[in-house]
Amino acid sequence: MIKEIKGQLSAGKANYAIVVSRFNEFVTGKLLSGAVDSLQRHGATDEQLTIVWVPGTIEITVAAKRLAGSGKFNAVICLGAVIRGQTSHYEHVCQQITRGLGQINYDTGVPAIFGVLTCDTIEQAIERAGTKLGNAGASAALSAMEMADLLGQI
Ligand code: INI
Repeated sequence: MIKEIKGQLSAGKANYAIVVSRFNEFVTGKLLSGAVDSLQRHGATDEQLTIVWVPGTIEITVAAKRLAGSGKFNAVICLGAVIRGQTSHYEHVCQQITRGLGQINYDTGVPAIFGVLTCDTIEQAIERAGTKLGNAGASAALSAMEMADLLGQI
């Protein structure tokens, strides 16, 4: 018989760190609320959750790496909002966070979940932070729970 392994959508007994950027806090605060709400509705208690604020998306990786390497967390949920401006800064921030989180996954084996919005306009970000297109923080929390459970089974 083929063995098939799937992660359950339950907080279980896992511990979750959430790293959230203060830059564009109007948006990231909504992503954080969505993530916490999703974790709690899937059974997480306050003791299982740790929230860490950083100045901007660029700083997410250094905090996420420390948390992932600490051995205390089963998943690290990373929340930020990068919104395109008039310069190339957007590209640099997007490149740094994408590479950085990928590296943390490889280096630590702890899932660093990409809950960072990369949008052309503030409207696109708002649509993904609890309005028309759902809440990317809540989706990131679902991925974190699924991966924490999955890795617990492998
Ligand atoms: N940080 C963000 O989280 N989102 C942005 O849109 C953004 N832009 O466009 O500048 C941004 N910049 C700040 C950056 O993340 C660092 O905090 C800053 O460069 C200091 O290292």
